[in-house]
Amino acid sequence: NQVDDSKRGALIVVEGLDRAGKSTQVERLVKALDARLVKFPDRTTPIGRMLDSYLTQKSELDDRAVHLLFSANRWELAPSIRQDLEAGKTVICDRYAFSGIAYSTAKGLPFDWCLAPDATLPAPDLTIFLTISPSAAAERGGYGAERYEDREMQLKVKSVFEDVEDRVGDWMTVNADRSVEEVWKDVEKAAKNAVGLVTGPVRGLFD
Ligand code: NYM
Ligand code: MG
Repeated sequence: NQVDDSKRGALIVVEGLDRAGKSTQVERLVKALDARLVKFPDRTTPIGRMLDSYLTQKSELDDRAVHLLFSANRWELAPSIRQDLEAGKTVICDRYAFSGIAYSTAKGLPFDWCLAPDATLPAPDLTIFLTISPSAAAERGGYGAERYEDREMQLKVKSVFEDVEDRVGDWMTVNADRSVEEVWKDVEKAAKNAVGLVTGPVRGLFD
């Protein structure tokens, strides 16, 4: 097997509703592809600490300010993501700009306003969206204590993700009501296919 050293890495984004089993699938992908994991929000940076405080209900922030902080949190990681892709490393993002659009639009902000600050971020070669029904989420022990983790909000978020799908290429929706193994079969196949198909320079999101 010849390895092509000049080939860039793939950017694979995993998006999902809360309780969809995103962390489990992401963990498997990182191992299977020997990839770098970037989790958004990255709660370890100064901006990320503000977001963590907001999500865990320790602080209040204007909806627009929060949205821009989530985007800024992606932009502060974007140069190192691009660098790794260009160096041939595959990068897996656990959430990305699509979560930003879905959650903020679900709160009532205009879709296009939400999209704007993330335009021109590195574009994913594949986005895997793990969707789950509220009843399956409930069977998994229900939602946690963070902001947004309730049935009504999740239904709104799900519907915006479905609108995002119409605006973005290289998107795959996976039914995550099924078992971990069944979901993994689809996720692994699509991700390995995407890694094999990578060509050309890193594009910009919504370019
Ligand atoms: N979230 C995440 C947003 O509202 N906007 C964003 O841009 C991103 C990346 O943060 N409930 C929300 C969705 C999640 C929460 O993510 C934290 P996780 O993966 O549940 O820890
Ligand atoms: Mg969550």
